[in-house]
Amino acid sequence: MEQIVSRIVQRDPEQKEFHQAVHEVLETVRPVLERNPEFRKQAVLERVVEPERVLMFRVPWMDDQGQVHVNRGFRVEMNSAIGPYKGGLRFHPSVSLSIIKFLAFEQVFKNSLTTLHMGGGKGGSDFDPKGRSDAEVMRFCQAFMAELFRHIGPNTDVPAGDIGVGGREIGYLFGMYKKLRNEFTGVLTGKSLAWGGSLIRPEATGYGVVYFAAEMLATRGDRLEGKNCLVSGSGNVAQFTTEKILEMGGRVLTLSDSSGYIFDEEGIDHEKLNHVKEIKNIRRGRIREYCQRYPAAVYVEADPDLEYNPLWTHRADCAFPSATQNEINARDAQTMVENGVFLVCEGANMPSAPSAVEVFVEQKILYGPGKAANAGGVAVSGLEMAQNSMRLNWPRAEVDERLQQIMKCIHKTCVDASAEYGMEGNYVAGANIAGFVNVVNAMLDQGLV
Ligand code: NDP
Ligand code: 2IT
Repeated sequence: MEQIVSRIVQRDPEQKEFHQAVHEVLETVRPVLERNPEFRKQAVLERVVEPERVLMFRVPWMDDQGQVHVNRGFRVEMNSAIGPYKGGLRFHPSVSLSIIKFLAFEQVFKNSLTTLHMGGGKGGSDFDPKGRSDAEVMRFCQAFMAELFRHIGPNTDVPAGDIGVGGREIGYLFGMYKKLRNEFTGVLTGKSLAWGGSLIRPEATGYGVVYFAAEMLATRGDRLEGKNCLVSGSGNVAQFTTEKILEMGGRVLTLSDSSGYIFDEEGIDHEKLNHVKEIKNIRRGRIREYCQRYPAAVYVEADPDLEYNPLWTHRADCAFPSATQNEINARDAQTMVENGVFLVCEGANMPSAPSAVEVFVEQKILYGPGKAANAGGVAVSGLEMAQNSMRLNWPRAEVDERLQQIMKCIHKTCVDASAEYGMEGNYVAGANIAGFVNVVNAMLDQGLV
């Protein structure tokens, strides 16, 4: 196992996030390999860490002033053992091959946990949509799809949203795909309801995270009602996580963006959340604007020189990191536990650094890792694909019911897999083992391809 990790480090020394994600999974599947000596001969680990295909391409586009820009586009098709590649697109200046490979790798096991037939992939670009007009975003999306379209399809690879890619971007991407292929198909998920989207898809990741948290609490005879919660981020996942926490009777004290965070001691209620949605989704503004309407709340500007994230220093019961990778370090994790946090449920992908995960696992708090806790988003994407294939739409209650069942099932799968390997209560081990076994068995069934 160490050999495999050192080999990927040697091959691609700059891909730090990818190494981090691989290391975490391989550490926890060690007992599976010990039980299945044939896995070694079949080189399953070597195969699982190598993408089936990596696409990198130039994306030239013109801004409103007539200036041409060149960004880099990516699609990593990681594993198709259990279904067509499936996973989001991220538009953010930090996007690199390392980030996309880590996300694609996580997606393989996440998708396997949903019980639906979806392989794993991820894509995106280092394009920064912030401050760009609708017309600029449209031209960028069209330029991106002008290359991506030849690699994807409803039975091949089905992208969706992630950071910086929401309903607006999916619309522009879909329009271009349809024009180039002359085909109206379910090639993307997260589409608008009027042209093939699914009810509950916008809400699904956040709602699913909270359903997962409720399942974890239930194992201790507890519930969300009355709990004080810290939420980071203020995008799609953070907004619907907050909405569902409120519906379940919890209180949300914080939200953030890359510029800083707000702390509202009185709690962010439904009306305040609607205001956040207006700031972020309609005005595309900053979270600091919250304090203009609600001056009792405090805004703290992000300070890149700080060695900790002050959002995580507030007293609370539960934490829902929903912004980005590595937003919680060991010091943050220690502070959280000391300040009463006994449940961490990850809306973001890999928000906790490995040293932070260690703190949560050692302290035996309820810790739901992203690939299990945030799988509701891609699960409902899978349901959107199913509805597209049937050319039917399910009602809201039906999709929500299916989402709840899937989150319950993922929770039980994690609990059972961790218990089977003598690691009761360790959701990291449970998620990695269950996701891994499923994918590897499918790979072995299909021979050396
Ligand atoms: P959005 O673009 O809607 O929101 C992202 C939020 O996180 C924004 O508030 C953004 O702030 C903040 N953020 C992004 N990058 C950074 C950064 N480097 N430092 C600090 N804050 C940052 O994305 P989503 O809500 O969709 O995604 C959030 C997380 O959830 C990601 O990790 C994503 O991979 C994960 N996820 C998303 C799913 C989905 O269905 N959308 C499914 C499963 C996981 P700002 O406004 O300043 O950019
Ligand atoms: O990280 C994720 O699971 C997503 N961004 C959603 C992927 C999808 O295909 O819906």
